[in-house]
Amino acid sequence: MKSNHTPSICHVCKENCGILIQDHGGDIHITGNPRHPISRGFVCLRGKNYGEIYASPHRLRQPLLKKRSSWTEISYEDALSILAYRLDRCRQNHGPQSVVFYKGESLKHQEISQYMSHLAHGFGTPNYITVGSLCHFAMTLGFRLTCGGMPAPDYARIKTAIIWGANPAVALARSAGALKKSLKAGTKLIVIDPSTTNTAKLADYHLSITPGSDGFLALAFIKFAIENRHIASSQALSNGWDDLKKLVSGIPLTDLLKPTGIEENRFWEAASLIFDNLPGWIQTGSGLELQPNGVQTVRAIASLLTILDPEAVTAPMASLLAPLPGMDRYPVMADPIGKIERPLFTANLGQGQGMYLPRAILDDVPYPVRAMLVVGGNPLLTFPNTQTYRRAFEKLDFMAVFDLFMTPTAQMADLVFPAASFLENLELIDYGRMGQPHLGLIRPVASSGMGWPTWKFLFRLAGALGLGNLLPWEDNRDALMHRLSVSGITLDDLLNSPSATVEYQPEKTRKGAWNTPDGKVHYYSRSVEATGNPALPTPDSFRLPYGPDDEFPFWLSTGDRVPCYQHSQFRQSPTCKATMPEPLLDIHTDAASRLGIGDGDRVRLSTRDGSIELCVRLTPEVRPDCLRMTHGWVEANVNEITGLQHLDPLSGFPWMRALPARVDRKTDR
Ligand SMILES: Nc1nc2c(c(=O)[nH]1)N[C@H]1C(S)=C(S)[C@@H](COP(=O)(O)OP(=O)(O)OC[C@H]3O[C@@H](n4cnc5c(=O)[nH]c(N)nc54)[C@H](O)[C@@H]3O)O[C@H]1N2
Ligand SMILES: Nc1nc2c(c(=O)[nH]1)N[C@H]1C(S)=C(S)[C@@H](COP(=O)(O)OP(=O)(O)OC[C@H]3O[C@@H](n4cnc5c(=O)[nH]c(N)nc54)[C@H](O)[C@@H]3O)O[C@H]1N2
Ligand code: SF4
Ligand SMILES: [Mo]
Repeated sequence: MKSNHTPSICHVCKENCGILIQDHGGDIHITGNPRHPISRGFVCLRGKNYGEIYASPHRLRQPLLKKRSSWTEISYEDALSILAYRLDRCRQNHGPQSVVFYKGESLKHQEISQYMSHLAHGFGTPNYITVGSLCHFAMTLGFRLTCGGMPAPDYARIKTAIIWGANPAVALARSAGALKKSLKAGTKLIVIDPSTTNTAKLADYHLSITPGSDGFLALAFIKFAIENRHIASSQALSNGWDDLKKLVSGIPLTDLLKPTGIEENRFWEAASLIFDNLPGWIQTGSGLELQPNGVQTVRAIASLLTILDPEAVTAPMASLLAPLPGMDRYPVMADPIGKIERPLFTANLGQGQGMYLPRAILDDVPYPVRAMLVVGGNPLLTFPNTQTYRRAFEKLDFMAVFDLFMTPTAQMADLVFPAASFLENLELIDYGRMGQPHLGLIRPVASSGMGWPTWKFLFRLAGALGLGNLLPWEDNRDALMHRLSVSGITLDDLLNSPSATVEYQPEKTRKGAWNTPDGKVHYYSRSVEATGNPALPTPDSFRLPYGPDDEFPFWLSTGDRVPCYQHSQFRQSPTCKATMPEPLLDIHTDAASRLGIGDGDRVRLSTRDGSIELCVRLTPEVRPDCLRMTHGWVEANVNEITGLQHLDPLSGFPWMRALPARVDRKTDR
């Protein structure tokens, strides 16, 4: 049987490209949808091969209950009752805050995720925790505290793009297309990254910075702007411009450049290129926020942004959706975990900080956590210091995982509940978050009969917990019709659209006013000061807990993205797996030859937190003093060697980039 090309939206990453789907009797073909207003036909390797995930023989087919360390198949209804009973029992025995609702990256950017925080808060736990504990939110926080938010690129206006600690050519492949188009039209590109990434290869100027020193470089650019171009930020529109000015004028340029390893003449060339081509825009990435000084580094960069483009728009588009019922009637809740240590994080995100989970589970600090529901995430591989999380998950009274596969996290659970793939889901996608006023619809286009869609799982769980009034719908269609009622867009508009999207009228944004509470830029942040941290992004606030030494002489970057995988996902796709069948440690040819290491040799990679073994790949792309590997591997899980000790003082984000490490040759292959 052959079906038509049905338009839908790819759910694998936050690009949410428009796709066309053909179902040849269960054999799914996915192509890009040329009519999609943003992706215009683009589809990447993972999106194209998602049919292999959908049809994978390894998918979970039936709920599984662990009994004396072996699995028993049970019915969906029994699984739901057991789940609700165990969460409720934990609430009765230890209080609602002892139950954690955790949501991973695979469901992070979607409107449907609101259902889960709603359910958690309606249940009475403040511990709705997401992958936002180590993804994106440290950047958001740095920009929000400084200038109200991160601007989307306005290519019609900007003349320079600075890509800093990010690699969109791989990690945001669709957006990189828009960037490339604007480069052709004359936009200048500066890339600040230790590695010669695919994005760096597109740059007019690549600054191969020493890892962990980005804040110093940002201050150097600010100093250049003030002293050589006489650029000023309006005192009336800012808090602390004079303080920032005083800070940078008190430090010689050579002192700011020294930690960066960037020679003065190269700095001058790059700075001239930028300041000759204003306005400029800056995109930051994981390379910054996964440093143990991430937020202050981002604050320095956000301060620079306000100078490069005083007209940048940092306000997000307003939500088009009706609120969920009962949002104003949550029970009184305890403080989420992490609030005492990282109050700006928990208050701004409205979530607990997952890096403090092991302490709550293992040491009952600030109170015991005893049960956890994990939805769409694989924290055992993707959180730092796996051994600590393994001990913590083992100690839980109850853990349930809702996923497509028996992941390493699911293996630790008491109950595993199969999830449907996104080809079987129904949900809204709002592109407003990327500055594009379009609403899109993911619709069920296939039926494997395996697992429940997210909405069904959450709606039924709400019912089983006696909280059906929070998500009072039989079907997500009814919920969407209710939520869309305030938008002027109907579900039929979306279902009938050949691009699976509808354009909406965005709220007018005010130009030239920053989206902070008082409309001003906060170079000097009283909120930061109130936490006992420096109010300005000072050199002291960028210092790493420790740098490379004789024992750990390299800088290691962990988790650099590769096109074939989405974190720990896509190892079940034969096509994706074939492009990178095993974990590899990237090392520069010169460094390898100095250590007597050849291409493909097996090595031991160590940090102060432990060692793993894997093979090396020689490449000129990393600096001779750097190492690089991607995460998400069972075979060599790099998070066995990342730590939990040195968390960013403002966000609590873990240290996963700019990490001192060593490499030793093992035996020949
Ligand atoms: N294919 C694919 N795409 C993805 C994902 C995926 O798993 N696979 N994941 C998605 C998600 S959730 C995220 S958060 C994004 C992340 O998106 P990005 O942040 O754009 O991706 P990374 O590969 O982490 O790139 C970070 C860059 O930081 C650099 N870096 C490392 N240390 C430092 C440093 O000290 N200073 C500077 N300046 N740079 C440094 C690295 O060399 C790397 O090039 O990717 C998204 N896109
Ligand atoms: N060392 C190191 N560690 C890192 C990073 C790093 O750079 N370095 N990056 C961090 C970042 S930025 C991120 S975002 C995290 C990502 O960490 P995670 O959120 O753990 O991401 P994934 O490994 O992609 O796990 C997603 C899970 O969701 C499942 N899934 C997919 N689709 C669906 C669905 O529709 N429904 C349900 N119920 N499940 C689904 C997948 O099978 C998979 O098991 O990793 C972080 N960890
Ligand atoms: S970039 Fe790839 S994975 Fe991400 S939404 Fe587009 S097709 Fe899907
Ligand atoms: Mo992420």
